[in-house]
This record gives sequence, structure tokens and C-alpha cells, in this order.
Amino acid sequence: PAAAQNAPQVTPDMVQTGSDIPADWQQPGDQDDYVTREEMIPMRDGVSLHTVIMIPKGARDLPILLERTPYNANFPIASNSPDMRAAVWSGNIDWADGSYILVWQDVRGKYGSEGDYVMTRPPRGPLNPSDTDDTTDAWDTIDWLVKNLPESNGNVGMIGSSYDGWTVTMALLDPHPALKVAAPESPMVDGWMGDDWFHYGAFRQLNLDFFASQSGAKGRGSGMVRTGYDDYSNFLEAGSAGAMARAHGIDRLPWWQRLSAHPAYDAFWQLQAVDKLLVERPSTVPTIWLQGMWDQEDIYGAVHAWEALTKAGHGANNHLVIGPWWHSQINRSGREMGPFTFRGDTVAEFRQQVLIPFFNHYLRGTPMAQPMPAAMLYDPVEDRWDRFAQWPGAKTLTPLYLQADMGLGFGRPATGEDSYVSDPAKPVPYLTRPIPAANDRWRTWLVQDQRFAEARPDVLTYQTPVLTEAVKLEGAPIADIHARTTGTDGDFIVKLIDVYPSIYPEKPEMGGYQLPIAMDIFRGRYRESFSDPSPIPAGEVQEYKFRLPTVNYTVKPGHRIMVQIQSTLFPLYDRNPQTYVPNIMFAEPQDYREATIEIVRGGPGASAVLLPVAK
Ligand code: PG9
Repeated sequence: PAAAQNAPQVTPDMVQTGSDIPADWQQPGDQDDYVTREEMIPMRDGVSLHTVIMIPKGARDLPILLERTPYNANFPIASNSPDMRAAVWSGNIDWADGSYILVWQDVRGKYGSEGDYVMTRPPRGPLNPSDTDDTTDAWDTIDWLVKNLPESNGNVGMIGSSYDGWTVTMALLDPHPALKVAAPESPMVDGWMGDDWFHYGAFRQLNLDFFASQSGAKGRGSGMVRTGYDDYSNFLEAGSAGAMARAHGIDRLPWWQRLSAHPAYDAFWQLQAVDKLLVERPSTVPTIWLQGMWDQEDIYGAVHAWEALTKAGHGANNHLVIGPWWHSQINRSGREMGPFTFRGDTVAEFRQQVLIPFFNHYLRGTPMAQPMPAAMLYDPVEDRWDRFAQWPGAKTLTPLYLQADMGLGFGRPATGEDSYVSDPAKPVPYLTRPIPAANDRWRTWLVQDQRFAEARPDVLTYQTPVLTEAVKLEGAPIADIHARTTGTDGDFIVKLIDVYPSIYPEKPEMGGYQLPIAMDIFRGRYRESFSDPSPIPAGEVQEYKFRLPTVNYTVKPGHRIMVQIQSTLFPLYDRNPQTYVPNIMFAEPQDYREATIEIVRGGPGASAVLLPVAK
């Protein structure tokens, strides 16, 4: 028989009349080796910026490491571990050993910060009539931090990659006296010349996703909705970049409106190119300009900022570092990069042996084991850091000419030309298809095997005989192409490639691999002027001369050097209609036409890639 039960009795403690969520509750944090504070730091115009501060428990006399970000200041505290090193994300782990106060701040108008957001807000002046910019915001923040963090020693270092690297460069335009050291990592410096938005005028239309997510919402917005799995088809079906933007409502975003109204390098771009501004207002802050050799987003900025400063006589406090990395890999593991596997973690090694000692030196007076050279570049083939008192290591450029029978060589050929038909209806993909929107290969696309491109009739491929001696490249190669086209506009993509031996016992899957050392795209209408484009005279030979990314690279004996030339790199770059139109972003379907391109090999205008061969 079932046990008899009393009628259920309800007592008051069983009943909740208010909310289960207290107005103010936190875990005690007794075991944490750090405390976290969130502050709204007031700027000079009354706008307050949301700032997250992580202080090692019991801290005294510690320097402050500041990062200003548009990507959420709460993000770097990745877990609630009581151990500071385990609580931060991978980019901060080596800084979280109890010897730094870590500070992250949301830039104006993003996430928890007040005010209006403006994409990479131009400096105060003609493009920004307000009284604030990311230079004043950094100044006001540092001023507040050194006055309000009694645990600090009053010295601040700034760091950050990409957009966060750009915020470091902006702080350097008028640094607060407490800013003692800086490391802009893969900073966006010139969005038109060769960082995120354009390369030599060719528009990087995959950024439409970024425009939507970044300026479509105060927090993290979403990218474009896709109508299909393969972006090659999605972008081709849309037509121009402008048509794609319109189809996704991006044409209503102010940033896109400004960017697409300025396809040429006019005042809009010139007046926010940070390398030019830095030279006008050079700082004395010791600075490491840092980027990846195959940085797929900001391959231009660090090296050009460093070069501009050095050329203007400010080499003493500015140093260049190029690691064997993809964009922002400096914040992750550096054991591998595409097909390369290194002997160790190139990132951790650099961070622990160079970057942190450099910061410690200027923030707490610790002696550096060895002085920081003018430039340090990794040679990914020799698998080692090379230190340079002067950069580039190569003092002259050696032309490597296109030769008959698709050869390449150092002798200047007499005459000849090769041609291909570039059809905007069948552009050359930048990766093998399908190319999904969420694409794992984005990070390493600059080192993908180029055999898929060699196989196409609209890609010219030239190569040297097998090398009997190593060719060491130390500097920036220059593409110098002489060509005629049947169109009135056109793009030129030049790739400098290391071809592995067809049998490669050390790593059999690398046999015959065509590894791009450096490549870039140039929009033909800008051949005479970046600010004043002009139609290409159809059928007349024109020169297209442009600098490729900076490299420190050994091509080994047994390998070959290859050059590929093509006119599309899709859908990363928008297609050139090959008919001159005022603004390619808004080209109409009938503007896109096939063109026959003839590359001139010999005579006065012999096409070549000028190589920075170290002697
Ligand atoms: N490459 C990204 C970016 C930099 C600057 C402006 C806009 C985008 C980034 O990774 O932050």
C-alpha cells in the first residue's frame, strides 16, 4: 500500500515575489590573482569611453599596457579563471604574468562607449571639424589612467593589431608624456594604397561584410546575407561592388557612401594617410612597427610608416619587424603559416625575447639583453630572424626580365610579346572555388599554391631555369610591366613565386608547390596619377610600375623563380570593366568587356620584376 501523504504545505521561503536576479551581484573573487574594474573615462568634450582595467592583486609601481579597440573592450577577458594568464585571450597571455596593468577601451561610439562612431575617424582638421579624434581620446585616456590608478608607476605603453594598431598610430601624432613606448601591429595606415580598403586603387570588395558588421550596429553587427555558398558566384551575379552594396542595404551606410564617392586617391584619402601625418608630427616615443610578411589585410602600413619616418630622419626611435605571419598572427601561435612549419613558435619567441623586453626597458628601466636593431625580419625559408642595421638589405634592384618561351632571366631580351584575353565574365579566382563567405583559407590565401592559376589561359606564367645558387631577397620587389590592351582600362596583378622542386623529399606534398613570395594588384587608370585617373589609350604600350610587398626570403638552389601576370583576382578585388567609366564601383553590366592584353618583353620597355637581391 502506498504511504499516506500529508497535504503539501507552502511556507513563505518557497515563494519568490521579486526577481531572481539581484540588482548588484558578483562572485567574491577571493581566489583571483587580479581585480577587474570597468570605468567610463571622460574625454575633453564630455563623452565618456568604456574602459576595462585588469590589475594584478597587490600591484604597486606597475606600468600600464593600453589597447584602444572598436571590437569590444570586454573581449580580451576570455574566461573567469582566477589566474590572470588563463583569463585573458591568447594575444595577452605573455603580458598577464602580474607585471602589467592591462587596459582595453572601446573607441568612441562602439560597444560600451558614448559618442558617435566614425570609421577610422580622420584626424581633427578638414575631414574632421570636431575637437576630438583618436589622438585626443588616447591623450585624455592616458591622462586619466596615470592619475587614477594608484597601482601604476605612471608609465604607459600602447599596443594593438590592425584597427587597434591604427589607434596606436593615432596616439603617436600627439603622445601624452606618459606614453613611453608603442607597438602598432599590422596597423592600417593608408586604406587606399595598400591596406584594407584598396590596393593601388583596386577595391577589396569582400570588405562589404566588414562595413555591414562594423558600421551597421553599435555592437557587433552581421555581415551580408549570402544567396549562395560560393562568393565567386554571389559577387559575379551582383555585378559591380556598388550593385552588391545596394542589394544588401550597405548603400545606406555613411561610411560606404564616403568611400564609394572617392575611388581615386583624392584629399579624402591623402589627408588621413597616417604615414604622411606621422612625418609631419613625428614623435620621440620608441616604437616597433610590426606586421606579417603575408599580411592579407594590412601589408602596407607598418613598413611604409617606418620607412617614411626613417627617411625623414626619425630612425633612432623607430624599428621595423616583419614576421612570417598572416594578419594579426602576432596574437596567436606562430608555429605554422600556410605550408611552413617553423622550428618553434615564432610569435612567442619574438614576444618574449624582443617585444616585452623592449616594453620593459622603456616602462620600468630593465636593461635590454641586446639593443633593438633598425629592422628585424624573419626569413621563413632559413627559419630564422635576421637583424639589420639598415633596411632594405639590398642596395640595388636587379631586373628579372620576361623572356621568350615563358622564360625568366637576368639578361634583357631583344623583342617579343605574349598575350592573353581577360574576360570579366570569367575572372581568375583568388582561391580555388568554392569560396565560402566564412572562409578558413582567408588567413593564408597569400601563400596558397598558385598551380590552379597557372592552368588558366588568362594567366601568363614565366619561370627561370632551376637555380644553381640561392637568391636572397631583402627588400620590396617592383613590378615593371609594359603592356598594351584593347580596352580603355584594366588591372594588372603580378605575383613573384618560389617554385619548389617537383620532388621534395623533406615534405613530399610540397613537390612543385608554387609559393607566392609577394604579389599585388594595380588599377591601370592610375598609372600616371593616383589622384587623377585617365583612360588607357587602347592599343598603345603603357608602363605599369608598382611596388610589391616587402620580403626577406631565400629562394633555394633547386627551386625556380616564377612570375605570373593576370588581370583579375576575384572576388577579393572588384572587376575592372576594362572600359573606362567614371567610377568602377558603379559600372553597368554593359561596361564589362573582354580585352586582349599584350605584355611587351623586349625593346626599350622590357617588362621585368625588379628584385632586391642581397649581394
Ligand atoms: N583589418 C581590419 C581593419 C583595420 C582597420 C580598419 C578596418 C579594418 C582589422 O583586422 O581590424
